[in-house]
Amino acid sequence: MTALDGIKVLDFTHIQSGPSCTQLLAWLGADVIKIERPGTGDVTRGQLNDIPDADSLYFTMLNHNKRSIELDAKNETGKEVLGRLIAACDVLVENFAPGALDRMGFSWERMQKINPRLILASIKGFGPGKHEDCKVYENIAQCVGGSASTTGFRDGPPLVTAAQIGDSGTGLHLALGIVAALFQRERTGKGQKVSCAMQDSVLNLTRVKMRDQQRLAAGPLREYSQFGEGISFGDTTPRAGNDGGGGQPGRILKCMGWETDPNAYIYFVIQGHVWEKICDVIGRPEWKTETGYATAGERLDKLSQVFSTIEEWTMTKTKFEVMEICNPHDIPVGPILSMKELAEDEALYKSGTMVRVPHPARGEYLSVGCPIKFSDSCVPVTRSPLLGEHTEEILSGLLGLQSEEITRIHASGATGKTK
Ligand code: CAO
Repeated sequence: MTALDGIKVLDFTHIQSGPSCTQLLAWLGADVIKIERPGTGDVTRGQLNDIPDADSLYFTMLNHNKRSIELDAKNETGKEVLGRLIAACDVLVENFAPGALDRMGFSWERMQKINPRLILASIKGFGPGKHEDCKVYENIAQCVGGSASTTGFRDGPPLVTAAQIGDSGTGLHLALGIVAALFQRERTGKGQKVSCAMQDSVLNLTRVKMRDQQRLAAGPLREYSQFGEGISFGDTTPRAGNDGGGGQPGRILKCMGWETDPNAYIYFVIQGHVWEKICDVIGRPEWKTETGYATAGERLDKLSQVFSTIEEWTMTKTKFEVMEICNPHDIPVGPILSMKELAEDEALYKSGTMVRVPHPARGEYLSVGCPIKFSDSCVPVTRSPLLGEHTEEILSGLLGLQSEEITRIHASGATGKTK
């Protein structure tokens, strides 16, 4: 038994934001049916390909545990099949440009008539307002959601972050909305429309910087290194490099080997209540009592000097040695792990966070598994579907169509098959 056992999801999504949402639902046990344009499918099947004639890792890593049906939703017979699928399913998830579903002839009003229990879940770039019709990709979302203006160093340009907070971050929000709507439907018997805008999701994930925006009215942000450097603040939250974002100052510090290894660094947090242990570990016991260093408040205007001193110590050790020394003292540190190091970490495979997935065209590939763990429902990660792999079984199994009817559908061109 899995958490979403028995829930049928029509996955009308493409690229990353929508597929990341439906992949989560599939991991939680829903039957996720990906509707794809005949012949081509999700555009990512053919993007950034590393192996000729095999689905790309972009596609395979975002579409695990799903089934695929080829269906032309602009073909009249295809629309008829889509209507039947809507009637048979619990959720339809989509992330097309605004208005695409309406242009296909499937407005929310029409879908409700077909299936009043349906949950329609949509991702768009912006919520209602003057930008509601705009197309949006990951980095645009990071820029318009406040992340880029607050990421990077003060003397450099705004930066996007590698974590896909615009796409997968929005997918994650939408998945929660869908599960909540399913829960509400248990009591009301009615479906509803759930929407997430990428701008809103990024802003939600960047809310601590909106916190700081308001704190500026009360004076400089004393935990930002620019405070200690005597640089005045403007009227908006500045970029703060690798400064710790919360009440505990932190920085990325060099470790042994940094000259040649781009990831020989560690994040080091000077949590207030382990300050004395930090002083002992780095060989500066006098700072435990010295005026200007003894309390967290006193240290705020000299964080750069404090971290430089800690770095003199971390540079004598590898990042893993620093971690081994600091952990027993409860000093919070985190080595900068490269993708290679993560891909080789057997503990992550043991927990199912990393998985090795067999694929008929690719051979075995690595993927990131479900990060949510349940004590009572385990979902093995299965490979992404080939394009149209399940067309027949969905038409006959889920829709219960007879072979003559399936032949008629194929003959119409709706499935990209001729027989
Ligand atoms: N059968 C027939 N037509 C299909 C189809 C199918 N199975 N699947 C998709 N289509 C059609 C749609 O109907 C639409 O056609 P129209 O433009 O004629 O209405 C078209 O394919 C898809 O259009 P699109 O505008 O969504 O695609 P795009 O590549 O031009 O834009 C994107 C991509 C991402 C910018 C846009 O979809 C978007 O803004 N989505 C919302 C925000 C979002 O999710 N962004 C993140 C994307 S990355 O994760």
